[in-house]
Amino acid sequence: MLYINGNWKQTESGNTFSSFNPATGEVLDTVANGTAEDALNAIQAAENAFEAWSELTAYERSNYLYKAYEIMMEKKEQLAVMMSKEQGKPLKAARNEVKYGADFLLLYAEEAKRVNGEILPSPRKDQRFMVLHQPVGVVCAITPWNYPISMITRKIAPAIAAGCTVVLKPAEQTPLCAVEMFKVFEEAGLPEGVVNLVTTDKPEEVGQVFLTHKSVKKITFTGSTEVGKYIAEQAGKQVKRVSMELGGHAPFIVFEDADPVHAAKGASLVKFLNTGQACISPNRIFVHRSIVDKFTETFVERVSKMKAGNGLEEGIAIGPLVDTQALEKVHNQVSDATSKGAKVAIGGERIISEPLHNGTFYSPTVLTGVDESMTIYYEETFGPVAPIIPFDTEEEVLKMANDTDYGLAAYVYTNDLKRAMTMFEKLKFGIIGINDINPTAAAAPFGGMKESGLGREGGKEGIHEYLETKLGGFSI
Ligand code: TXE
Repeated sequence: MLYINGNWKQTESGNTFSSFNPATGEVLDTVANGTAEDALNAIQAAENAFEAWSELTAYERSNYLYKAYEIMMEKKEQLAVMMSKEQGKPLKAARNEVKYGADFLLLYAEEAKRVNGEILPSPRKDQRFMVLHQPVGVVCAITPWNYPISMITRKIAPAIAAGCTVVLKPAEQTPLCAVEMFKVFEEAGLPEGVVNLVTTDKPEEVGQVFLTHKSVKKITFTGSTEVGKYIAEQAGKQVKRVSMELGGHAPFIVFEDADPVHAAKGASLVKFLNTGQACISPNRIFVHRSIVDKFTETFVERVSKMKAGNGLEEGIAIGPLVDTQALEKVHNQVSDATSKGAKVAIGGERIISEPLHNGTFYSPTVLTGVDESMTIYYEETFGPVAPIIPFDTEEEVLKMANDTDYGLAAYVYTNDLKRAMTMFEKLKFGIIGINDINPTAAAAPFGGMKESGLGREGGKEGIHEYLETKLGGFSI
């Protein structure tokens, strides 16, 4: 169903598409297949709602966000179960994601009231400068399937807190999660048109309306770098604001002064989170040559205990990949690496045994002997594959780690404080975990350098992505 102007409705065309459970291959439900016309209607609804919404006090908008937070918490299990079914992640991880997603509603209920202006000194005695922040206007948000609930709140919460109105297009693989999330907004009593939902399996058609409509002032996108570049280029034609959270190719560096067992535990936990389908997933694990054997042994042992299966069952660590294209991408990367000399320490194949044969499962995989001749060295994997690469010196590993067009997350394990500081300062990534595998929270700015993105989500930075800065000069 589409949610436009406070109403659930079918598309103008009446067409639908199916959403699948990637663990079983079965159809979960059908949803409205939105068209350009539906996108136009949704943008019109958001435009009509903008003035009244932006003129509410920040305190009034904040109350709606608090309410949405409460309702999301009441529905947390329902949301987590839907996510596990539609996206495949283990229920425990889905519950964590719902909590992370809800945190954005709470944070921006508070940040809404902290959009402070400024009075600046002026060069003239008879003049005052005042800086005011105002909402940019109608925002179109495009979200991916890998974190199908939290990516919605990470965009919508700051946007509506700032006074913007929103049209969301979720990924075609996870429309039902978006529908569940919009039921939360509906129950929170948000005025009609403040948030609108267009589900579709025709992202280009709906995206084109977002990109060319004069009323749309900002596009916020999370997805592949390829589509992000296209969106930035098109948005540039009307100088629409954009923020982008794109792909990553995180290095995970383990120095010789770190405990290899502890580091292997950390690396295995973060690598296989969401079956490796995360933009902050370690894609290149650089380990000092003196400890690489011990590290690899521990890492492989931990991987051997990871159970793949339906996320709704107990004890599952590895869910399915999102679809067959994702499976193919992972398979191609592993085949390319092994054909050029990499060794499979564990895994390395699609899981086709019963009862997982109808799902898109790939076994958790560790590759050794990976080098820069292989695609996996430069291309984002987005799957459960961990390439281990030995190194000799700090200078060498810094160069290898930064040798990528991406710049989202990086991880370093070391017990040397000076080295930790050097790495923090010299790694060209937006998020650095030092002996830490989870350097994220709603209140912390999340985003990438280089081709990993533009702008930051979360924190006080997140709301400013939806605000214009206006200067007033007053002669007195
Ligand atoms: O991404 P797409 P896909 C990376 C990851 C993954 C690869 C491909 O490497 O393997 O991208 O994934 C919408 N106009 N990430 O194919 O196509 C699409 O409908 C408007 C990293 O899923 O970029 C979906 O809502 N919208 C990433 C969203 O873009 C368009 C998360 C993402 O899909 C569009 C996902 C168009 N022309 C993938 N084309 C992360 N940063 O975490 C597509 N979309």
